[in-house]
Amino acid sequence: MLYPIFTETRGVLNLGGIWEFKLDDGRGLKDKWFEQKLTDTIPMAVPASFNDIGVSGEIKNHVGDVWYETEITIPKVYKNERLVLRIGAATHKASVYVDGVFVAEHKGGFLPFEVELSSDSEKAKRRITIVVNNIIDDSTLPVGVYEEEEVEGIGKVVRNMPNFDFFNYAGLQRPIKLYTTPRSYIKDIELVPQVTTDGGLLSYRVSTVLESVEEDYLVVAQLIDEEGKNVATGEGLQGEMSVSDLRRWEPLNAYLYTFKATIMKGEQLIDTYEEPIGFRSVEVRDGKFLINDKPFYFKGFGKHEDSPIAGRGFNEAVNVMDLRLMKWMGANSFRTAHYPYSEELMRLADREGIVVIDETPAVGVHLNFSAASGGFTKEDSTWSRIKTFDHHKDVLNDMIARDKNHACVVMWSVANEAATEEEGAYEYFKPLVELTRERDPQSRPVMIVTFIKSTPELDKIADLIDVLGFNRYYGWYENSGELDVAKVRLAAELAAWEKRCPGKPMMMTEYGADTIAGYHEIVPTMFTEEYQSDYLKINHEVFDQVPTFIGEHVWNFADFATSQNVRRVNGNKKGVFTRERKPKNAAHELRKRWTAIDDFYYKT
Ligand code: BDP
Repeated sequence: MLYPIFTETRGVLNLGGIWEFKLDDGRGLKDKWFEQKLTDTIPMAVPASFNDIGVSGEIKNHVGDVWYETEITIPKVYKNERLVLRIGAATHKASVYVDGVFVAEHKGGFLPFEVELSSDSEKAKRRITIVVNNIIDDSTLPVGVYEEEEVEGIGKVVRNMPNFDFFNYAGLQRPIKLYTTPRSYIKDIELVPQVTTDGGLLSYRVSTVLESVEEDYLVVAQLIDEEGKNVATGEGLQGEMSVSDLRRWEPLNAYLYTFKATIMKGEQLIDTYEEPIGFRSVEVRDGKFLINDKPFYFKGFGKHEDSPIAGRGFNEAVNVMDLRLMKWMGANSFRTAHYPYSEELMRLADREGIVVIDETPAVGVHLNFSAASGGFTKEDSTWSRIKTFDHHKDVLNDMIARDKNHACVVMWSVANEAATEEEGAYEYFKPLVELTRERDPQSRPVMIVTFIKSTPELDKIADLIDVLGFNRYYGWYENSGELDVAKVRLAAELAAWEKRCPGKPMMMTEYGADTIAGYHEIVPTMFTEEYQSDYLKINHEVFDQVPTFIGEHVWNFADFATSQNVRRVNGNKKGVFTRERKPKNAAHELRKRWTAIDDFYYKT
């Protein structure tokens, strides 16, 4: 799926701004609100999460449908062009109406979808209505629990608890755009760059939609370097281009070529599109994670798309600052915990040379464990009850379709903390891992991130994946306050994994301690800045002893909002930065460690 850009043949209009907004108590669709202009609305920023900026409990905690509406005017210059409405993300489900007519629906809150609008109508103005639903249950990703209760004196109380540890922000959270293409157009581009001993090789595949098949169309492919010089050319829908004097895409030292595809009809330019492409190889071999054939060490974070005011809403300034802060610390990578992040951020990571583990929204896929409450029950197997499988396939397909060409993406994470210790996990995940491998033209490694109950004895999925990803909190949830014991327990678990999966690389995808900025004690005590630093230190002492340990992602980059529960005081405080991006002491400590660890050859 191509990201909308301006080219000689394409235009993009950003539909961001103030939209009309309204909560729905359940009558909206029945009463066909889409037929008329919405009434009794309030202004709402798009993109943004609606929850915090509505400034009312009713809006913040609303469960169900919300309505967004805007009117657009299509400029005359776009008459006869193909017009596409592109919604960057509508969390979690959306139905789209244009002038009261239903045109599209989409499930899944973290991936884009498109709908073609008719452009030949005489009507320049169009009313766009989007109904967004934020309910999460055992068929959605992420997973939630939906409950209704009759309470005396109140009536029906609706509860929708996340089965995960972040606030269920919702709405039109990413950019909405209207873009144009000619009627015959480039539909998709698939790029497989290879790094060879004396240069590079790019395999490409361009898919097109042509107005008439009889006409003579020719697809021309060009590879252009950062100076704008054409370094290779090809013809036809697919082919290979070789590049001499190759500049590689390296972590923290990115070099991006531009792959330009053009459809020509004789001398006439029909459509053209430009896709950035970095040449780098990725491979798991001999217990190592190789980028450009060199053993890479992941230093960085599990993150969230989360900031004050906009919530999970797209925030370009925050994105720029976060990646700059990571570079300041000597970090080289992050995981898109726990959903695919915006396309704009992925393009920025390509450019900044930040390595990304790209994760699906499969979080909370465990019906006996709640990351929000810490509760663990043992009822029937998760896998006989959960209804996420088909949607899980869809989000994997769509995430790979969107992100397949990104140089920054070096690994796919199929899920976070699913019930991988329960019977049935292997059967659930085997087809999903196979699908990931089949769909990714660049054959990137695959991981499934596991939690503490997925021990070396019980885990069912380790054999399916290339890298073991552990979320482990020894010294926090386990052995709270006992860092000396925590260190022994962690070392013992890693040793048991080395035995169970000899030679398989492992990394810590989460480890962290809640820390209130400004809390200090002489004797490191939980929640103080001293404890967070010491907690990280004992973890690092263990990591450094394991030869096949390929990386450390601290949980979390910054403090973030969660739902209310007894474990969270105004959100999750495991950030190395506060939610406002001020450093805690640990940021300085990590900076010392990471700037002293090279990106390559740390463990050899
Ligand atoms: C893990 C989850 C993460 C939580 C974290 C925590 O993967 O989403 O925020 O623990 O408890 O269970 O801080």
